[in-house]
Amino acid sequence: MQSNSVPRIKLLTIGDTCVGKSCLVKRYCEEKFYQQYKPTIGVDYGTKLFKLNDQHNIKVDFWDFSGDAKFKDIREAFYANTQAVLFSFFFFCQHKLKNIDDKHLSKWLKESRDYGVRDDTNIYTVITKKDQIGEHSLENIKKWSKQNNIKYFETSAKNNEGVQELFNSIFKDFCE
Ligand SMILES: Nc1nc2c(ncn2[C@@H]2O[C@H](COP(=O)(O)OP(=O)(O)OP(=O)(O)O)[C@@H](O)[C@H]2O)c(=O)[nH]1
Ligand SMILES: [Mg+2]
Repeated sequence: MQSNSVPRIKLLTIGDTCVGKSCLVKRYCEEKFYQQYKPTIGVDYGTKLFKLNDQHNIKVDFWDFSGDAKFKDIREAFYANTQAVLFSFFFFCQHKLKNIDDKHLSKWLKESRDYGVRDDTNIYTVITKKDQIGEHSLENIKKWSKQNNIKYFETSAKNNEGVQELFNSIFKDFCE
């Protein structure tokens, strides 16, 4: 059988609870925005085939993690054999008026690397809820991403902003 000729990518969404990880995935896969917060219980899984262009398809396995500390043990089981990690980040959710420091940003990367994400896996910093950010500066997150050689994107699942660009970039990186 040649069905395995369709490239397949395992993609994780990680980041604090309520930052908008599930909404980002749903916006891309279902073209919908969900206003009501329904926390992910442990890990959500879904797979979908996308057309890259007239000739090529890609199969994406979405592993959407809860950001809740109580599900760490469950998350740990699913980090291995990953090709792309979306490190989602929203400035206000839990960190209102606090400085986001390197320690916080590195926490998720450390967890992912400790439990099987290889150093050469593509990682993307994804600012979510761009529609709510206004004039606030995201320079520290941009700087941190640059220092860690991580691509940086700003998105709004609500307004469908930056989402297509993010996934196009992930698939392009994967196929290169
Ligand atoms: N304004 C706005 N709200 C958003 C956006 N994306 C998500 N939200 C809201 O943020 C809340 C949390 O979104 P989720 O995607 O469920 O958050 P999560 O990161 O998956 O959270 P956990 O599963 O608990 O880790 C929901 O009420 C969403 O409607 C966005 O782009 N703009
Ligand atoms: Mg979720």
